[in-house]
Amino acid sequence: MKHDLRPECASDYMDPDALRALQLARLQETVRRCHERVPLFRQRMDKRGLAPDDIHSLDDLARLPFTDKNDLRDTYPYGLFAEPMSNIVRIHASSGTTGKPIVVGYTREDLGVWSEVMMRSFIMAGMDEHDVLQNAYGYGLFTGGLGAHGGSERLGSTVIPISGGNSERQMLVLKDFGVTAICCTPSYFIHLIEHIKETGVPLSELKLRVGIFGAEPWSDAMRAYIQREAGIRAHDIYGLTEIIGPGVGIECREQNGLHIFEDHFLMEIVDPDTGAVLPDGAEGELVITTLTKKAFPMVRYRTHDITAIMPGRCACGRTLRRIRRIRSRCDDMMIIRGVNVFPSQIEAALLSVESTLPHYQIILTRKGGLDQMEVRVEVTKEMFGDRVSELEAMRKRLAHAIEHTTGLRIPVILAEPHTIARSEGKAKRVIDRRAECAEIP
Ligand code: DLL
Repeated sequence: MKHDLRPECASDYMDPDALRALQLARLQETVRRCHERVPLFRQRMDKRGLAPDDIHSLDDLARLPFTDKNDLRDTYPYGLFAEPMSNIVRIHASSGTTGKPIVVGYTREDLGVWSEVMMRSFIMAGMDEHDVLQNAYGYGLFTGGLGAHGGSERLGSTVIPISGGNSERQMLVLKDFGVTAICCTPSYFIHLIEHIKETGVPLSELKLRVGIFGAEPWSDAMRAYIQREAGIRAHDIYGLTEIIGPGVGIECREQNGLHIFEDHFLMEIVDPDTGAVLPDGAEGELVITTLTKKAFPMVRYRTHDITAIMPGRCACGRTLRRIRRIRSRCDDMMIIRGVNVFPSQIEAALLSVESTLPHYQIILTRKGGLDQMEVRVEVTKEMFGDRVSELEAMRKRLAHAIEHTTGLRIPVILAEPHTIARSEGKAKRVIDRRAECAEIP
């Protein structure tokens, strides 16, 4: 069956007016449920003098209060649940940057929604029931492993629940089990590519043809590297624990923006400072309202992820609107000598120079009250064996590439292969040592 004709994916092609009508009905129902069952939400609605019946159109969404990560912390662990525990069949959590984790719950019906959006994600990436999926996202409290697992089973592809880590075993499975599709973080996949190359198995001998990578930002340059080195198509998948996990949106075969499953998730782009809703095409913070979640509905959740809604229809024919790939979060911006810099800009600059590996770290320190940045980047084995003058020329090329992208002169340090820590999950690109640099007066 042609992927785009599958009945399970009919909502991908819904008439836009019918989709808006469905969204409004589901929004009204969600607001009603939250008002009835979530005290924090009710208090905030009351404070604004708003009742569930005041939501007459999708434009009324802007009248509703935002929800933020702090609200989840303040009501830890179950304060925002809209169902009694007897109806909760699964808990997931994400380790926040500070202190307590973010805890979310799912009813059986919610798990059905999740496996549906993950199944549709896999189909959008060109998979079907003949595929064998190596699921190298971590299983456990992290949503990646079990989220992809449910989607694959619903699709009917064969899932190998290998979880993250143990690169030797990953390679064995990749080689011997007829794996055609893989999912993991992009940083873990480049680690695997490196491992495979070192063991001398030609990547062309593998059956692997598609990768579904997400859970962290990765640049177009990183995609080009992955596709070239592994000879596969690499799709970007997006999601977050608070909303459902992976499966909020994914790139189709056009690889030109991520389609959001708008029948389940209502998106807005707002100004991160003022909260004002921005028009399509404008860059800002993504805010998501869930439309079908029962246990953990979210109204206007501030994701902190920076993107824009792409105007126009995708060439693939789907009517689901797209967002641009997420390059950064509002909270990962660094200010160096008054210039805003995102880690993704550094990555793109480094990867534009040949003979470097996509393993790098950004080290932040503080001197004289000002933030300082230094970049460590690994070079290939061949390059490292070269003469000192050539290494110096390479260092200058990298520094120049960064200056070209950011306008800043940043010290670059070349590192030997394998000296920068590899991750099994999300990569830690920024090492923040600013607190250790507190100056003694
Ligand atoms: O990372 C869920 C997920 C699992 C997504 C597997 C995709 C694949 P959290 O751990 O809660 O959930 O982290 C969510 O990760 O707000 C973004 O900042 C970032 N993120 C997730 N996907 C992408 C992506 C999972 N494709 C946070 N590109 C989000 C850029 C991403 N950033």
